[in-house]
Amino acid sequence: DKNTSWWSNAVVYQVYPRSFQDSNGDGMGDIPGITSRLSYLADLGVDVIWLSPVYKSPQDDNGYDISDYQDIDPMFGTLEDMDELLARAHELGLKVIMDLVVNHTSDEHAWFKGSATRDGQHDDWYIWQDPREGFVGGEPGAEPNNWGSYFGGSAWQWVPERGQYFFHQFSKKQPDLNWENSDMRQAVYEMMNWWMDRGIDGFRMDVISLISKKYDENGLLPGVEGSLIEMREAGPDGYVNPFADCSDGPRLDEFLNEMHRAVFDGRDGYLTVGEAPGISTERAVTVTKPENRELDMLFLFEHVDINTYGPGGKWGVTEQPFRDVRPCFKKYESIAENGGWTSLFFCNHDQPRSVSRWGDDSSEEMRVRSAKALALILHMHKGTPYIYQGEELGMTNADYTTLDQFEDLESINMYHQLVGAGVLTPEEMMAGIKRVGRDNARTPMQWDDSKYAGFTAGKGESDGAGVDEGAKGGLSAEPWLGVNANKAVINAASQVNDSESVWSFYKRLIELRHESEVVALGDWKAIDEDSRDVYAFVRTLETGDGEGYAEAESEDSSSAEKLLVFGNMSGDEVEIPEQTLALLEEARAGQASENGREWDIAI
Ligand code: TEU
Repeated sequence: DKNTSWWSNAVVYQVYPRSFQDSNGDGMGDIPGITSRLSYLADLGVDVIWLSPVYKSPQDDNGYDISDYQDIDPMFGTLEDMDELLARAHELGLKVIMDLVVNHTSDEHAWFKGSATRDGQHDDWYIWQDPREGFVGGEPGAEPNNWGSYFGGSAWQWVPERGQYFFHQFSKKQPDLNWENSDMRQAVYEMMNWWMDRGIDGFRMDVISLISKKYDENGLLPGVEGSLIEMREAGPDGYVNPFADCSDGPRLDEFLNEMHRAVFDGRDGYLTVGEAPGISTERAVTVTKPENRELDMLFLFEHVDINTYGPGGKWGVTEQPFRDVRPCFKKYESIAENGGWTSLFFCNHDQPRSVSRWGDDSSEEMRVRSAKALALILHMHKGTPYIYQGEELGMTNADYTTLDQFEDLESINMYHQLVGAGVLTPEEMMAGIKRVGRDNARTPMQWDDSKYAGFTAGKGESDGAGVDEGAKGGLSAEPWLGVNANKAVINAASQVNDSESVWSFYKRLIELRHESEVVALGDWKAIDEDSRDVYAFVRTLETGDGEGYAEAESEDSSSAEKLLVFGNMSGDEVEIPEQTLALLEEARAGQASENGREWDIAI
């Protein structure tokens, strides 16, 4: 049952293009900037780069609102720049996967414009619904049902020219595509093939678990006029969250399998990873089992969504201790055990920095120690680890203090909605944004300790010539989002040549995965599960013909390679728990003896 695809020992690095490297001094990261930093990534040792969206976009949601899938936004460069990046990456042995955002497009996409005007070709490519009977379209109460957008306000937007509402789970500039329409699906597959043929190595698929919606037998969404499916109860802000009726819908497997046949059959060396909020671990097995020909692996969110289901959602959560993450990973690890595969991540562009969330970033010593502990724990699991830019430096949450320093539409919209409805006080909401707001991950990459951390030459540091060249109208040459003042201490330049740095630690972890089969493929088993602070597990790989080997503690382990991994995930001094200690002592004795057993010890 072992999944031995090429990526089973690979590590993926996520680049958030706007914040990675600016090459033309407009304060905005771009594709030539990424290309100029590829050797840094090759040196770190990662195998694959995932680029967040660089397509043409009005940038309402930083590129997750695409107006042309087959073009690059001028702010990031050109298609030729993209070709150049691919060529250079491939030369360095790096694969590149792109973000595929096909739950929705921008409302400025030609498909949507055609749909809004009923051009005869795109009429049903989006999800349209009449106003409620007795109401005039656009007036309060006329919305087809009470669904609220994840980014605030109603999930329905009135379009006078068509005389109907369209559905959007995200912002009103991100209309959901209608996956029930097969012409639309074919157009998506065609576009994907166009990119694969151009030389990319696969896709990270944005909210791919949300594409199939739940309809009643007459094709009506829950709660709309005449629907056989009733509306769930609204939250204190008056809205029903549509998530339960959109995630892991009835036709998801069918769509993913159809996509596989249309795009990936007959190709090899590619990677597909689906962002899959709302998918259970059991369902993840189905989606990622190679024989089902859907996706290679998924991002699951249980470990970052702990305690987020109260009225204030993630914004009102103050307690997310690391020990609550452990049972989530236990479930994720069962996916590989059952023939599927999983991805491993703590950070991405939507999440706070892990070292601030679960570690201690209040002193330099503790920041470094917690960044390493988190890295070790994540990277020694079975699955494919993802590093989010700057995580390999132990970058922290943003140091902003006021709302106007934040740019993210989710944080800003939800501030007004939740504070306006009295769900959270302004102080509670601000604390929430500082703790979990998405901009925490989006501050410019800290390359060095110069004024703008080496991210951009920017205002005041360049000789002035060409500073604003290539800048989009109205943009100053300041970085688009404030640089964290701790760039003075936390930056790549000070870490790459320091063998004790967080960066060097990541590099060693990546090497270990490449070199050691037990890290890539060994079975996973938690030990000392009742320890409050220590997270410990054992990886085991049969190496000989030691048939029937199963338990880490088994006596007959002469033909197995084992790896014991444990970390104190608290700031306190604690004792090594019982099972871990026993295995550690056994390992130390075993190293000296001649029982043929091989051990790696990670402390
Ligand atoms: O995110 C989807 C998603 O699940 C988010 O709602 C996420 O949980 C939330 O941002 C955390 O607060 C994807 C992209 O990663 C995100 O950047 C986009 O904004 C979103 O889809 C819409 O495309």
